[in-house]
Amino acid sequence: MRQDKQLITALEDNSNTTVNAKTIMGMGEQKPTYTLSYFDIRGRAEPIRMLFMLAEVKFTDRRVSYADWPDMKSTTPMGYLPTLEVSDIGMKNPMVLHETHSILRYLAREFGLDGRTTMDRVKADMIIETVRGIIEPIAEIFNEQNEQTKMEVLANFRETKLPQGLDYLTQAYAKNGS
Ligand SMILES: N[C@@H](CCC(=O)N[C@@H](CS)C(=O)NCC(=O)O)C(=O)O
Repeated sequence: MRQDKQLITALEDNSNTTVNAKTIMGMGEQKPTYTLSYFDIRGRAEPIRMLFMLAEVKFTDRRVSYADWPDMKSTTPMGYLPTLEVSDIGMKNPMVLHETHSILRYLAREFGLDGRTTMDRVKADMIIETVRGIIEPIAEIFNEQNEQTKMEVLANFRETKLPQGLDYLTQAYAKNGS
């Protein structure tokens, strides 16, 4: 818990306080605003979009066209998407986050959806990393220029990595119920 939140709670609990505590702190009811930028596909951004939906938090779902991407690329921190712009109170400029899984973990923590215990958190983390193990080879196959190598990587993915990952996720779902 941040100290300023404790102070606000303490101030609000004080029946002698005549001025709203949040007004004193200059914070009003303002919440952070979020802009998620990604291409107009599900891809890496879809779990982030789902997290916003689950938490019922509004965000701007900015869909970048492939035509606009070459000009935009150099303006992003790492030259790829997704990025998440967070404008929080007291920030001069928005903070631009990158890395799908860092964004997911950050939002899960912000929205209180990252589990109550460290064991819950490591279970969620294992699922994230298993999904990563499925997504990364898909990107590799997609980007491979050599047709023969592409077919070999695809075959290995279909026969080993994909069924292994999906089995794990199915069992985890059955065990946890969500
Ligand atoms: N490590 C990054 C990888 C992001 C990434 O590879 N994004 C791809 C789309 S899925 C991209 O922006 N490609 C366009 C480019 O590299 O120019 C993450 O996990 O977010």
